[in-house]
Amino acid sequence: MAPGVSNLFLQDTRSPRSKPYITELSPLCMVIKPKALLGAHEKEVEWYHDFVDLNGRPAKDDLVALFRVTPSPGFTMEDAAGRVASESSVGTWTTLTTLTPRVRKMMAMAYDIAGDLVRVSYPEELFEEGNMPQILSSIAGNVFSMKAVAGLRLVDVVWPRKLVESFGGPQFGAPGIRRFMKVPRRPLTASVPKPKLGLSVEEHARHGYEAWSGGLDLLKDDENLTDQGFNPFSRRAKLSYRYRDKAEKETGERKSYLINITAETREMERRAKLVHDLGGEFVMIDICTTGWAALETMRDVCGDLHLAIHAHRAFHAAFTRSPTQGMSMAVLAETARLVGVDQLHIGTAIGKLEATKEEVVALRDKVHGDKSPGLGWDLEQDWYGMKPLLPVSSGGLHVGLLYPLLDILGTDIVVQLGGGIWGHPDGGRAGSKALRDAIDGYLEKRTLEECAERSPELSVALRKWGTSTYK
Ligand code: RUB
Repeated sequence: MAPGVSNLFLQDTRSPRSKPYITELSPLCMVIKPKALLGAHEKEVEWYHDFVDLNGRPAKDDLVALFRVTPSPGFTMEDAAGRVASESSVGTWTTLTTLTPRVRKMMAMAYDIAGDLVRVSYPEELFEEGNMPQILSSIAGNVFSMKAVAGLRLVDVVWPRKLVESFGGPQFGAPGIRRFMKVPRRPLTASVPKPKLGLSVEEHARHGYEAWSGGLDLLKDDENLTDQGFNPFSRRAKLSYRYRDKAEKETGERKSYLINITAETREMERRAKLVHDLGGEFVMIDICTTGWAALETMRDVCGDLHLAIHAHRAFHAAFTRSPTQGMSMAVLAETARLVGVDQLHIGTAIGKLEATKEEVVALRDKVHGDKSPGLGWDLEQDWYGMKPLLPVSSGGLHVGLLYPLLDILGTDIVVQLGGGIWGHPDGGRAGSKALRDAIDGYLEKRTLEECAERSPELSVALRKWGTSTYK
């Protein structure tokens, strides 16, 4: 950048409401002037308002993005919306001599501004089919760091049919998982051994066996357990599947293991292959830290190996938590469904991690419905037959919270308890039994207190935790 250009904003002579025009006096010195002050020799360089048409409507095949926009001081909503539409499609900071009529037709358009919410439509041809990194580099790319916006959040997206169909979607989805787990209706149960890190292979696998024996369906690794020295991946895998087989034989139920293969992509491929060779059904991937490209690769690999993908979302809150900046969890959930995970963490509304009931219910609908309804703050989406995935509710849950949780989310979910199993005073087996007893009670429409009268394990758990939320 030429010296002096970075002082651009210090030399702003606009009134706060006027549309800015930047004039070039020499390559080393630029000033901003209101249009009225432009000299005849000076040419207009901005065209951001060409990206705003409040009478426009999206075409049927357009991708529509809903943004929450906080303009920076001195910029109107239209100023900011035009910049977002421009930078996320074909534009840049100045008019171009290379803009042809054909490219002009590919401009995104901010067509609706309601309060701080802006809808932008994008012609479908801007996007490469089946390439999530490319799509996100457009609609969730440079725009977040523009000086014209003090805050920008991608709230939701309507994905056009052709783009939806260009992704694989879940391989098994909720129905496929229920089929191979032979659990047609009740909520599936999962547990992650705690402490999070530090357990040896023998301790970890033994805990898995205890939980499976107590009635658990899915043993899950923690998001930061992969292949550390204290618990190497391949030894953990081998021993855990032996215990899984033993538990299946003893209980007569299907058991499975969400083993965390998170690593560099080629290493994930090797680990997935090992899981397949050892007779596993699932791999677990931390999809935010590994990234969309890696997930697309692993969706392919797992398709070939017939392995289901359990998606953990550790790191998501770094960009989903602020209401005015980043990208919503809803968009992340949609991208995960498109790329094709089979299970995804969606939160609890009542546990230890941040999310409102409204948000968690919307997430359930995003990943689970044939059509996501759009609840006012988000947008309606037709999934065009793409399989629903199984939502996983986890984070600070225990049996005392089970009934309200199922009231909120319904029963086509995975209920995942870590501390709520491994903090049971009588250990993991009793913790798992308490969870299954509470689930049976809910389905049989008995009160939790009635269930506890018949289940000593549940009664002990409720004495410890009651029905409180622990933060
Ligand atoms: C749960 C746990 C999971 C979180 C992740 O343990 O460690 O990693 O659920 O959060 P515990 P989310 O049951 O002891 O809280 O599910 O919201 O992505």
